[in-house]
Amino acid sequence: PQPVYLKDYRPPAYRVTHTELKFDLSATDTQVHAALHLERHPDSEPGLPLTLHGEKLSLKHIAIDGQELQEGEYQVDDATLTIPEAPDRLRLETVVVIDPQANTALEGLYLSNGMFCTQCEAEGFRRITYYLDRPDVMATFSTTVIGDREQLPVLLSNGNPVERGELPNGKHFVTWEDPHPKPSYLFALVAGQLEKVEDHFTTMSGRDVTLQLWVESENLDKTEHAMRSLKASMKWDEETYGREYDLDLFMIVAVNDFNMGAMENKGLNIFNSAAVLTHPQTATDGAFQRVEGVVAHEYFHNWSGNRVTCRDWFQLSLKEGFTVFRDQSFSADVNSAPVKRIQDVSFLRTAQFAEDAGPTAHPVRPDHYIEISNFYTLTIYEKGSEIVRMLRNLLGWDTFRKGSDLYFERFDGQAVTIEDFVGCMAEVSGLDLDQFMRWYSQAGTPEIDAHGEYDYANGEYRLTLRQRTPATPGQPDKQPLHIPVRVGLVGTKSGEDLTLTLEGPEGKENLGKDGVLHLREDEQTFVFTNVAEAPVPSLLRGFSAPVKLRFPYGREDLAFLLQNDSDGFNRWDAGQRLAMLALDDLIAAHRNGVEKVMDPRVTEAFRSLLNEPSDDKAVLAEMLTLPSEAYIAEQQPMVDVDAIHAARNFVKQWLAVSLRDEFLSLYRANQSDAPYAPDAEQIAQRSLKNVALSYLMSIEDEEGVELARQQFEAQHNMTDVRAALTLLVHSSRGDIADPALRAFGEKWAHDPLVMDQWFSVQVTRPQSDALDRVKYLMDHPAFSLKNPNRVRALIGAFVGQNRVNFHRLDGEGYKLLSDVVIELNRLNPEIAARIITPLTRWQRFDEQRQALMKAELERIRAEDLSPNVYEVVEKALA
Ligand code: BAL
Ligand code: ZN
Repeated sequence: PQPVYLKDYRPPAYRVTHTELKFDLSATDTQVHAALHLERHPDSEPGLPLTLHGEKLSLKHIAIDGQELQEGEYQVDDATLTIPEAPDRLRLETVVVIDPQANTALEGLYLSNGMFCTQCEAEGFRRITYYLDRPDVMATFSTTVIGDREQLPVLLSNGNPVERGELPNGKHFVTWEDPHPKPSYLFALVAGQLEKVEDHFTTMSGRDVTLQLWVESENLDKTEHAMRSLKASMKWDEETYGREYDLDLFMIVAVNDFNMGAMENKGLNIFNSAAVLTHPQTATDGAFQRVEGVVAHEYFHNWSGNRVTCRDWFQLSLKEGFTVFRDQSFSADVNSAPVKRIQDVSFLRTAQFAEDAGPTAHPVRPDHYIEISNFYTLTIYEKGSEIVRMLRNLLGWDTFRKGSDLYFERFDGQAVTIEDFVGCMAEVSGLDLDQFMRWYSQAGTPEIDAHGEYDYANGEYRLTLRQRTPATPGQPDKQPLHIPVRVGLVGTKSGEDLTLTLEGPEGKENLGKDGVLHLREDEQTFVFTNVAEAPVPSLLRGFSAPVKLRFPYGREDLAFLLQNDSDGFNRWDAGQRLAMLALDDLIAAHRNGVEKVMDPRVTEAFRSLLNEPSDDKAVLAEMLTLPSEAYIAEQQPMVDVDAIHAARNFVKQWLAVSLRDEFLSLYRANQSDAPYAPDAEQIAQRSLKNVALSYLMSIEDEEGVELARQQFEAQHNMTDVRAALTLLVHSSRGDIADPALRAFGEKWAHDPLVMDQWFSVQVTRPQSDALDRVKYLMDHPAFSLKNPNRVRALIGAFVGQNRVNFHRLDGEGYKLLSDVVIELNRLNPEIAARIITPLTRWQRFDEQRQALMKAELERIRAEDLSPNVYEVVEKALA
């Protein structure tokens, strides 16, 4: 397979002004009739032939303006249909036959539980019909869906239903019109035995919008939270961004087999059932919050993505980075904002930083790809969102909002570029954002080395910041970035933020108590004057840029910031840094085979957190949570999975022994019998209670075990049940865990989303029998490689969250993963190329593991590979 390059972008030869589709649905022989109204694109190079994309299609008929084309007038290969002598204006008709049942890749039109559904982003539409399947070709659509009246009573597509009726042979049809020109990736069709929950929303201009959530009948009781989230999102987007919904109908459909979380098809969002269905008895708090965030994300795409879309797929972050930023802001507004920031940053620093440091590192706007579906990455999404957040902070909200308004107004109905977006921000603010654009073109996580000096005699504090972005594949040399570094200086005597007076080229500048430094050079020194007392700097407040910042903090400094920093994010981060210093010592002790000694400052910091009442329980729960093994691994030059696991367990158990009574009191203080609600206050309480329980269970404290048993037995809500079950299954108390697991499995055998949790809980168990359990569960009748959620729940959870067992020194974990990748390469290449990720990070491990991992990658490379897996494996072995 050949790469596609950004520099080769050309406008299409033709544009489609209107698309008429007619589907006659059948499991193995769906007939798709397409009539495309085409005209030559005014900006295209003259003389280019008309070339349409098409894959896995069986062409039955082709005509231009009613004239059947003869052999020789067109050419078909396995990816295109070319008509060399097409007129400048034409109506092209094709009839193709496709096989939805055989479509295990879940791209294009496929069957899920007897239900027809589509996934067209990025390039799935070409598996439905011949088309100019690229985002800069936007057309209005008219779609007729024909299906069996009994089997497929519900027939949905984009826009508004305009006609419906009965047909011979027990069939019926519905015709849908979508008046908004859209690219083919936003096309959607759903047909099946679905039931709906309906609600209404009145827009800011007073229009009534019908909201429908379509699910299988057994899930009708799991829709309330998604519907509430949808209405809250619609209101939020009006109030925050001035964006109003533009059709009379908005539909969400839940499907069980889905590669992504959800898809923003115009007027007809299709959701992975895991990202839409919730019930207190079946979904955890985390799932409730995910549903809220994904519903918002897809809804927000209606403007940031659908009304204004991407010119080409290199611009993917234009819609994804901006939309993630919008959904993160929404979730922060409706939940605990500091916790949302902590969780988003933890995820970025753990997973996106790892991507940026690995063989598949790429810029937020890549300049080439082989398979675009490999680029729905943490870099495009999460780092892309951080860039938009930096813009928002550089401009301030009001100006950023003006830029956003200008962007939507100027480019409504168009397919545009990242320059167009940033250009609007530069225009409304007058800021020069040229250097800032490098954030989009340079891969890798920038590193800042900071050091500070306090000059007692002159009351000056000099802060020097040095930036460097490490080399990444294809990008050996990096230019300095424009990095906004938010800082405070916390007085060591007062514990208060000192006023910041910055010595600048144009004299002194007063930054208040919390200011932004603009780091633009490789190295810059910032001089603060009138600093009345020795400060501890609080750097990168709120995580003002997606960088790694190093500062030689002493442990006392970190303990001080943990107590005194006015920035909640940095208070949490000081605790994490303090724990990391202790963990580093313990990892070294484990490697050297010497006795592990706990830093008493960490214990004391935890004691203070537990003893001083906190008014923000949600943040406290985060503060009491140790850095994950994955995050610790990210901080090490070479990953020693066993030492990391041992060191983290040691800290956890030490704290549990030292603060046992405190954890017990914390648990009891946060127990509640109140009816379940997914609100911020209850979620915080449950997190605190379950964090406390996890400490008690780490030492298998008898009272703790009994509490876990009772919590499981009480079956109050899935958050508590799952937390208790996980702690029991991950302990040595098989006497309680095994019957609990059995009861859970029997109770929920009918519910796939709960069974996913049943699989995950078992395969993340740290004991050495975990791999055998994975193998055993892969033979379970409820396991299928064809269902992406199940693959993620079993294989994904094992390779991603059970580090000690996946990285076993006998290489069995690696072998298991490659066997799965080889199988999925055939069935579902998109999922295969994702699940392989842990193997691609082989450079980070010791020689023995490196050799084992590389051998598995070589074994995969010897297969007949899909472009998806080929691209990832080639990069990993380059
Ligand atoms: N556009 C793909 C799914 C999402 O990001 O919403
Ligand atoms: Zn998105």
